[in-house]
Amino acid sequence: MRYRLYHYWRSSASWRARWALALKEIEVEYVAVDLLSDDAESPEHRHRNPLGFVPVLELLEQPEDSPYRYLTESTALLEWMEETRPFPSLLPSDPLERARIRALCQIVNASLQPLQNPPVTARHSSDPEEAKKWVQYWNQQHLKAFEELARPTAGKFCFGDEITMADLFLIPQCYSARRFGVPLDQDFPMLARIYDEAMKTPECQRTSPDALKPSV
Ligand SMILES: N[C@@H](CCC(=O)N[C@@H](CS)C(=O)NCC(=O)O)C(=O)O
Repeated sequence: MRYRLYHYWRSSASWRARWALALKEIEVEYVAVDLLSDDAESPEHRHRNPLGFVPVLELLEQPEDSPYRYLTESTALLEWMEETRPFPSLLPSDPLERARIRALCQIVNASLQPLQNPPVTARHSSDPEEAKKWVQYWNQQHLKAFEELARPTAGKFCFGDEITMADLFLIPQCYSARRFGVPLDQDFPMLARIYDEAMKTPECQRTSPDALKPSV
């Protein structure tokens, strides 16, 4: 199977997908969708994802008109990878532990990230300072809850000493939070420590925004 990932270097949801593909050793061609231009609005990209969001994974061997040609939503992508390539596993085998990890993922995916998505912040305010305060506020609320929920089972990473799906959601979110001025080290030392540990792993590092930043 051949794959193409439509992504944006700084998008947290894209980083989740890039990191999972790297961990599962799935070869993929990256195609940049520049969220600062009209790329996401183009008919070509809207055909891939009617919301215009990234990431989108294209399964190049599916027929062009197949409903399975383009996979959207990073959670669905990660779950699909986990089901089709179980090793290395991103979820433990115990259903209760899986439920805890999935809850952490959804704090980021369903509750927090949508509130800082640029189309949402733009609707909230056209004043960049006000938009920044909004993003900081929601990050503070959700990262606090994330840290509390993760604390009892955290080890080197969010859940024990192995990378799990929870880390794939947390680390990109921490990168965004810092970018918006959330003092991670001061306010969320446990999350900051997990971030530093994750960044020592090659798959996290080479799929990170800093590794893919376009040179100007
Ligand atoms: N829940 C979606 C979120 C995707 C999403 O919001 N992507 C952002 C970038 S992180 C995006 O494409 N935003 C459109 C924009 O900024 O115009 C997923 O997990 O794939």
